[in-house]
Amino acid sequence: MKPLIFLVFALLMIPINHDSIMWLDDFHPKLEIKEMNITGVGIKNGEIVIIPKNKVIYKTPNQYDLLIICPDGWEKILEKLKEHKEKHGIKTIIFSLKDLEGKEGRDEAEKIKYFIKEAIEKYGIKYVLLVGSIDKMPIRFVMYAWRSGFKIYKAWLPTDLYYADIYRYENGKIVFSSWDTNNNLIFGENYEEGLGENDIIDLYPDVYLGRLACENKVVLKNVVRKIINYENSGGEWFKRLILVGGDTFPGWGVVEGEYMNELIANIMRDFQAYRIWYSLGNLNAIEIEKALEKGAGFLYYSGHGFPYGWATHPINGSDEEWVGRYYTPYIIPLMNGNRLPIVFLDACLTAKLDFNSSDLRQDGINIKFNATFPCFAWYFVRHPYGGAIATIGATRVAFTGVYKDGPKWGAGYLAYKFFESYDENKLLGEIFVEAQQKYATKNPWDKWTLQEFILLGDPTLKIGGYKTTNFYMLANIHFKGGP
Ligand SMILES: [Ca+2]
Ligand SMILES: [Ca+2]
Repeated sequence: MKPLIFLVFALLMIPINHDSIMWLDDFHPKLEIKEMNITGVGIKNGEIVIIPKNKVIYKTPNQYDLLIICPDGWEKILEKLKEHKEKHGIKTIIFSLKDLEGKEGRDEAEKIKYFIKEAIEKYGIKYVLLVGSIDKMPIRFVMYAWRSGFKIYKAWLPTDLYYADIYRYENGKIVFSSWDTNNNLIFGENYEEGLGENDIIDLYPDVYLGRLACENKVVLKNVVRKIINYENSGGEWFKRLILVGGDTFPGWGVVEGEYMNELIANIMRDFQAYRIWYSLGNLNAIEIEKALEKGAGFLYYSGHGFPYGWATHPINGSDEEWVGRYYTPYIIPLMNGNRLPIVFLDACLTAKLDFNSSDLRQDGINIKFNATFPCFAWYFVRHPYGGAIATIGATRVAFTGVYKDGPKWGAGYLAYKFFESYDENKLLGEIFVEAQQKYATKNPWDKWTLQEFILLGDPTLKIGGYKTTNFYMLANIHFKGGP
């Protein structure tokens, strides 16, 4: 064999060295990065299509746009939101959980999912707003099982993607995506090879969905008022972008937080970026507070997260050293009024809707009583005097694959796709779904990231408000038809 041919042959023999996944925590399932080809069913430009062919399956009727489902007795408060939405052409229909009694479905969550399917087919709804904390409006828990040594570990992950993924593709047919294809009442089963039979999941959302995780009617009143005021106001503050980050994994060659922040600043060129970074020496809670107080259209945080806040590491520092700590109690004094950002939390656990005493005990806080608490991502939205208008965060630990040539998977990649999908003419839920679709097409092996990241906010939110747009439209009409 000639040396050159031998060299080529030898190179071909080298096994492909797959990158390993960098988790942001110790307890996590085993995930294998593998090439997959999937055909799914999802929503694009408001129509249900076969993905990736984008073939329209059927034209839905166009009676309503937004479906709101809430606990019994909360409808009256939501009537105000409906009235406001309809002023802007979003035809809204409200149902309470009582209306779902006797409907198809083996448990309450499945009833809700079938009800959404019925509303798509009967009314042509495209947006779904679920109202209520998870004890009032159930969430779906999916299961991951893997082996480590002789032990089998199981993790339960709460996800609202279950309610958005209504259809899937099977042998040329569009079928209901039950997330329990082996019919054993355990949903979204995902086993490491050899441990069990997986449920088939489509992953592509078929509606634009968000949740307002309100614990009671008072909280709902506040949040509805925030949405209406936000959409009615707008202002110069909107064109600001707050970026917060440090070195998520010290010693890995890339300063993940600051690097990801800069990528987003480059995508969002119309926005004035305000960087709060370890390398700039301003990564502290007071600086974050001041930036939020001033107002911004978006805040993007990239680093570590907890059910009660975020914190990251100094550049080339140690994993034990924490900087830029920002916790739930710091949101309480915020008085940023209508100057409300959409917050993307590229981190673990900030949207852990089942945050409770045992999480605090695990972190060394010896709480004697059992209680549940609002998680960090939701607290931003529920805060009555400011905070955020919507947040996207993870219900469980997250991982991230950020390299010198950009993000490839995990939380960082989803965040990147979210900001890449931003367009002032799209509503918030549409941008989130576009990011989810891009993610599912690129990394179909990774259900974890897609399931754990949820939208806490109104999917029909007009980003930046209606007033700005109307003002420009009026100016335009005036210019064209003026004397
Ligand atoms: Ca199952
Ligand atoms: Ca689907």
